[in-house]
Amino acid sequence: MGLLTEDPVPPGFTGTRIGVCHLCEAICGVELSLEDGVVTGIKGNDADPLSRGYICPKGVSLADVYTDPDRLRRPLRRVGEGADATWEEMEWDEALGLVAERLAATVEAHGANAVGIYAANPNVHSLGFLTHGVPFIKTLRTRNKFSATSVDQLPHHLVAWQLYGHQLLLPIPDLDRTHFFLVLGANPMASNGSLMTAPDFPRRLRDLKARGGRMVVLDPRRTETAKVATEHHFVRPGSDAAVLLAMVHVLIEEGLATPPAYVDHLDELAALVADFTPERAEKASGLPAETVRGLARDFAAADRAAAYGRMGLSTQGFGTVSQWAVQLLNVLTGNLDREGGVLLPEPAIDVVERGLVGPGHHDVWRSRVRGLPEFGGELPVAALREEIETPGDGQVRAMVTIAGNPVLSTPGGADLARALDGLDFMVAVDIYLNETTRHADVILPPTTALERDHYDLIFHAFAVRNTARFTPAVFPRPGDARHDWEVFGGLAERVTARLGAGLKDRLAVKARFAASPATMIAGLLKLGGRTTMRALRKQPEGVDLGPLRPTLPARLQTKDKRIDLTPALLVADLDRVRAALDTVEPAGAGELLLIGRRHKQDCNSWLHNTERLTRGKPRHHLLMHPKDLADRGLDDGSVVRVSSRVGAVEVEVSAVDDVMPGVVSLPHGYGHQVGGTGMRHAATVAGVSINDLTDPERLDVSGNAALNGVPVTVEPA
Ligand SMILES: Nc1nc2c(c(=O)[nH]1)N[C@H]1C(S)=C(S)[C@@H](COP(=O)(O)OP(=O)(O)OC[C@H]3O[C@@H](n4cnc5c(=O)[nH]c(N)nc54)[C@H](O)[C@@H]3O)O[C@H]1N2
Ligand SMILES: Nc1nc2c(c(=O)[nH]1)N[C@H]1C(S)=C(S)[C@@H](COP(=O)(O)OP(=O)(O)OC[C@H]3O[C@@H](n4cnc5c(=O)[nH]c(N)nc54)[C@H](O)[C@@H]3O)O[C@H]1N2
Ligand code: SF4
Ligand SMILES: [Mo]
Repeated sequence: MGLLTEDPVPPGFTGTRIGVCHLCEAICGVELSLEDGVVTGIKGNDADPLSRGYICPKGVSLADVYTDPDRLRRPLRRVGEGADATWEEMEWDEALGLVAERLAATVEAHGANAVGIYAANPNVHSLGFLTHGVPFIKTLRTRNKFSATSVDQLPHHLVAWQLYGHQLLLPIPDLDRTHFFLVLGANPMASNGSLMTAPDFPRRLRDLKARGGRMVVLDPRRTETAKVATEHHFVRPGSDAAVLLAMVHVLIEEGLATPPAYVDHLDELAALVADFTPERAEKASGLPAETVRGLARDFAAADRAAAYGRMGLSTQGFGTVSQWAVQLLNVLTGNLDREGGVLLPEPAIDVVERGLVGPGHHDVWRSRVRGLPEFGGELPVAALREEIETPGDGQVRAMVTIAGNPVLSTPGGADLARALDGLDFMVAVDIYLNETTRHADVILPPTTALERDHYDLIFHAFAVRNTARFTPAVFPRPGDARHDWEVFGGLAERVTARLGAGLKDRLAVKARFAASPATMIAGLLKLGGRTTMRALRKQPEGVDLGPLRPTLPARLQTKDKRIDLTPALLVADLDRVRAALDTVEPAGAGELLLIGRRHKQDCNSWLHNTERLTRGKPRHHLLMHPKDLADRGLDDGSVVRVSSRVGAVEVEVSAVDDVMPGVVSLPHGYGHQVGGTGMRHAATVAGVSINDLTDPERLDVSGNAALNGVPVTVEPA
């Protein structure tokens, strides 16, 4: 049987189907082979104009989640507390009714802010969340909104808003045409790229090198990416701001700055970076001053260069200043909006152009306990625990988590787990019983990736090439299952009705949630005018809309269509950088700086229940330089005790000279605790949670958690 492009496969289907993997930002097109209704093979789709046949080990395991017997398929209600808790299945209508009742009762008794939300990573990969989950959250009208953004890319948004006028105007490296790719704190060989949708990064890098290009990586670990780069330099965790500002200093001092005509305040910038010398950068980072100078000169001399920084740059003490400085390097060298530099993609549905996402706002309100400013309507998730545990007006008493595992993914996770137990009510929209959802009263499990339609509203806008693709669901939705968008619609209708909304408002809510995501995408494509749903249905492998093109200053969202190089909000943080430069962490003798890491086969905390991705050499070890082990009389392979201000874990240590002396590394997303009815295989995967060590008090100025560069001590267990 040939390729079907429309309907979900019928029972017992044998043949091939085009699908998409949206486990990560690379959004690879895949081809699934089915025999008798069962997926027997998954490979990359050669015809896909973006991913061009690429697929990683996780893509191959895409169907494992679909078939996983531990995956939840019906709503669950918790009966009993803690270790004695058991779980009972519920009917959907009963479950939605119960959740709406408890949320509405909380709002009635304590006000809208008593409901807290944590919406996390897989949501940006779910069309139904974006079309229906976001408006559902809006109907709750709470200011206690949290997400994984503040343990991830928050500084990117803050800087984009300040420089370009909109939080989503993120210039993307033109990877396929650049000659000099400067990478700080990113490991695309493992992560497959982030805020740079670049499937098949390995081949794109080979091509870059083949055309004589250079990739320079700055990272405290000699990562998989560093190993295939033309050059790698160690930098001390948290010191990048000093290096980047020194590069800006060199550009200006040596007359190498050639910014476009639409920028302001170059003179002010020159004054601000005057004292950020390469010598000072060397002291903070360990990178020799001459190397800093050389990098700045070479970056300016390259006719197509792109500077790029990701997790290691955002989730540290100076994430915002570092991301600002990355933009400054690109702008000052004329590489913003230049082919081979960094450009704004032109997605077929442009959520900025359409006004579907606001430009951003900052400090319109603050978190109740610590007074941390919101950004774009969200508070830093590092403040969630205290908002639950601190009594008073506005205390969070009920939580809604949506596709998130904050117990493993946010700083001080162990303490957060305890706080969740103190809630009046918690609901988790999630497909697994795990470290977080076990604290819920009700779990609502929607359908999974292969059962739902997909159009990528987010990652086409961050991709190294303009393409569009609509992928219909491969498998039909079982009769007793619900899509996430149906869950959000069902909850929104019930909550508004229960809170006594009038008929008119209730009808408005009903109308708002009635259309399916696919219908909404069809309408948005028509408005965009770049392609149509009809064209995408005809070409399920995706439509090529061409390479990135210069579009500035027209697309700037600033009032005057100009770029202010020195926004006050960013400038205000420079003194903190100056102070830190002269007192490089760690302060205490014998302390080491803890950083995170990702592996090809992991997907944050939630793909450990598949045997396919967890076999082989254990990946959870603490990595430590042999010299640091020797200094402490520790043996390679032994169990060590790692302690930080907030907690301690015991874990095996591996001696590797791939980490800088003075630095240790643990992956995140490990430390599974739920066996029994939970993720049975994951519970056998060894390892500890790095976020039992990370500190909710260590924040960037944006409120982003400084997950990297955490001072720890390591001793025999
Ligand atoms: N296989 C896999 N792929 C993934 C994920 C996954 O869990 N597994 N997660 C996805 C998600 S949610 C995201 S956000 C992306 C992240 O994508 P990336 O940012 O590319 O991935 P990381 O591995 O977090 O890379 C961060 C790097 O920063 C380095 N680093 C740490 N501290 C510092 C510092 O102070 N300075 C500098 N210069 N470097 C530092 C670390 O050593 C690490 O190499 O990956 C996505 N892709
Ligand atoms: N120390 C340290 N901490 C980190 C990081 C780090 O590098 N170091 N990385 C940070 C980053 S970049 C991120 S993005 C966060 C991720 O943080 P989170 O998003 O909180 O964590 P995940 O592990 O992605 O958990 C995803 C949850 O969604 C559920 N899920 C999976 N698919 C679906 C679905 O289709 N629908 C629904 N409803 N649920 C689903 C899973 O069962 C799981 O409970 O972690 C952050 N935490
Ligand atoms: S790189 Fe792997 S996980 Fe990411 S989208 Fe492609 S196949 Fe899926
Ligand atoms: Mo992330």
